[in-house]
Amino acid sequence: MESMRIRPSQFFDSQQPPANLQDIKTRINSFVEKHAKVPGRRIVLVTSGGTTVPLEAQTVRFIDNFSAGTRGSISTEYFLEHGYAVIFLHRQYSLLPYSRHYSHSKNCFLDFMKPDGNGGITVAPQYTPAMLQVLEKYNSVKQQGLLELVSFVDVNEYLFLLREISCSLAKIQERAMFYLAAAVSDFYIPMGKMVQHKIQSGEGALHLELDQVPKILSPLVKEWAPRAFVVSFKLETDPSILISKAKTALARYSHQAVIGNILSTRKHHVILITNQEEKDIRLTKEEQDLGVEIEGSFIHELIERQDRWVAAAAAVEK
Ligand code: 9Z3
Repeated sequence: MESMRIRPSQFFDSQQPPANLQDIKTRINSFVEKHAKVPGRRIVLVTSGGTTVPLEAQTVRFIDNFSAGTRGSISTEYFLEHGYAVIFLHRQYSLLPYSRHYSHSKNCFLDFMKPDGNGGITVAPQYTPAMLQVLEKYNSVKQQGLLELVSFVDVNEYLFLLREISCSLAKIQERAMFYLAAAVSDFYIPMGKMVQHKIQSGEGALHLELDQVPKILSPLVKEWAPRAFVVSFKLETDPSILISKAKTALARYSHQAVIGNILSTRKHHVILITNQEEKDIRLTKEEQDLGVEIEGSFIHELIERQDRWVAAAAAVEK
């Protein structure tokens, strides 16, 4: 039986906006206005990390969606290298551009340090060249104000922030790109049905009923930012359904591109799907061993397609 899915407008009418929404709106509007004045400057919204679904209003327990924020944080660095300004809407404490090279379980930053012999600390010489490169890029981005960080934890916050940022980005029309790599919950507990306090364990098995999250790409593409270039991600674990699911999404929302990936191979294989093509993008074994990042390959493909999108819009306007 097909279940009833709430419409996006009903969702926003019945849920509580995040307390800091107004502050974020002000910050994003001024970021967009500043970069809109730079001729040809593009702005991309990169979403990254997984959204949670709280089970209690005063949250002790929650359901999470898988994503470390690797895709989003790496991609942000590539967009910045291509001259984009980036709004990085990410799960709190997930990987961040630049610091990702030295954070989380991969590397402990302390391993890169050594005492300098004079009561101070220095970077161990074997790590200095690579760290200097990252530091220079990071400082240059910071100094030019090209990166705006906004964080979320749960799916409710994510959706309100996405709507706010979309409406702000709509002002720059085709110069805006949406790159929706965050792993967004498909199910949630509406505020009206959520218990206030911690669920007690003395009452036996826990039975949960989760409602469906509204399909947010629909208003994003049709109402909030109809002239922007929109890329969504499709994550599956069963390779036999990936392409058909990605194509269905493209047909349903009429946006510009879907990047399909399989959980276990996502770091070295993606499929780029547009209305005109279905392109397999893979890293060779040697590239994987050398630490090549697949985002470097498909982001420039997306940028080329946005170039054509911008040119086509300009031609219509003439
Ligand atoms: C993705 O498919 C991302 O590539 C990953 C990245 C979440 C796999 P990591 O951060 O992982 O590198 O660890 N994101 C989209 C996932 C998603 O929720 N897509 C929805 C769906 O598949 C559609 S918008 O239904």
